[in-house]
Amino acid sequence: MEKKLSLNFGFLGLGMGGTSIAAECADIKTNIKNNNYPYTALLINSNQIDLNKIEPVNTTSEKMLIGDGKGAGRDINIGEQLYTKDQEDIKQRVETRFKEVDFVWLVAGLGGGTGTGAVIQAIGTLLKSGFSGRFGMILTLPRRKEGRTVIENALQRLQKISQAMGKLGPILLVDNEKLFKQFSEEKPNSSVSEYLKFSNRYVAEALHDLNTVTASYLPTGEYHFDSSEFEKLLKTPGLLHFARFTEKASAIDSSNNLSYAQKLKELIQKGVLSDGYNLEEAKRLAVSVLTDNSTAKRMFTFEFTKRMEDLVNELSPTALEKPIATYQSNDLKGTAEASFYAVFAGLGLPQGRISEMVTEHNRLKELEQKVLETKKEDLFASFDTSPTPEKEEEINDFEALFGSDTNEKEKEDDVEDTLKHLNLL
Ligand SMILES: Nc1nc2c(ncn2[C@@H]2O[C@H](COP(=O)(O)OP(=O)(O)OP(=O)(O)O)[C@@H](O)[C@H]2O)c(=O)[nH]1
Ligand SMILES: [Mg+2]
Repeated sequence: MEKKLSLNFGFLGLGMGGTSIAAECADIKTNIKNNNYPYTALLINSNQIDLNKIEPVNTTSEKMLIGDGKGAGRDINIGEQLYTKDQEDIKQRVETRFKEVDFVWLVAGLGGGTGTGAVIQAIGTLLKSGFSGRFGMILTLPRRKEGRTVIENALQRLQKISQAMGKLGPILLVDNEKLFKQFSEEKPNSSVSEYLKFSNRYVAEALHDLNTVTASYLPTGEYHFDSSEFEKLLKTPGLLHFARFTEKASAIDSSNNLSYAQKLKELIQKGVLSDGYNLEEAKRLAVSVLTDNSTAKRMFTFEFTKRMEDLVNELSPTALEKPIATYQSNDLKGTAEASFYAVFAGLGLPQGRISEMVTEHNRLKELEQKVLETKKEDLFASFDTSPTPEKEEEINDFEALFGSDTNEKEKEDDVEDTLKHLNLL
């Protein structure tokens, strides 16, 4: 069957994680006539070797190196500077590459120097290139074991982004900790690079699924969740939470009412790419249920719709819009399964997950401090620090010897200036 798209997506990937995910998203292949690769990507990195490793199948995707090819070495200030230096060139390429695109996803792996450092400047580029109201972000959260710098970088930018979030598009979080745990339980003998490949494919397919399900199938109920409504979800600022799961149609048994609703609720909370959201904060949501023609006749009763409505009302009582749409397709004949797609828009950051990162960051920082102090004690415990009169030298330029940390502050203010300039604060 030929699937239809709701929207033409473009992907602006930054850094290694960002370019890997963006390239994978743009490599989605469809059987749409004359449009096998409906999406496209602009892939920006400061590390030549990493950029070479990305090999898009989709020939419309374009790679771009910023800086001298050595990378930003986990330094977000360098990442930001390298992007800023080339921003005019980047803007030109964005406008050319995404000319036919309805909606751009800005993609970055939070934690590194390049993607994380450049992400706010890249928001500026999209706003200046006419994508205001037509872009969202796909951001990965690091795994707990990636170390303090990575967690600190991620938290720094998340904090900035959260201040401006109400004025930006939707944010899709890809929680590497969650997906990695799931993957390592299912495939205990695989490597991190296998995980990354799997997760990137998973993100690409999940997003494409979301983009096609509403446009491709025959609606059965009086309510049809169409592309323009999908667009509305993508215009809602805040976090976008997404759940997708398939159930045997026989398990959706009206006599088993309570346990079924409970299970659906759990699956919705579990989500696909991240979890831990307070769904009560949702501004908009949509649930689409898809099954084969004969199951549809039996399953999509008045009672079924009512039960789904009760469920979403319980989860997100104050959402402004909450359509339940049912679809049938001959393609699914014989599977006797029902697939559920639930999207919640306008959420806050997953609080538990972010506090976990803050706690881990602080724990590591304290630990470092302790290690440092122990070292000092051991080495210099018996060191006689009283000056030797004849060798005493005057040292005036303390800063020249030990540096100063005022630079850090200045650089931080840069980001704030940019946000202010963009009217995001
Ligand atoms: N899901 C997923 N996450 C990734 C992938 N690659 C990196 N990440 C995550 O993204 C974070 C940032 O790493 P990179 O994208 O390599 O960093 P960068 O932006 O290239 O920055 P520098 O290398 O420091 O210049 C990592 O800490 C990982 O958590 C990927 O292919 N898939
Ligand atoms: Mg890199």
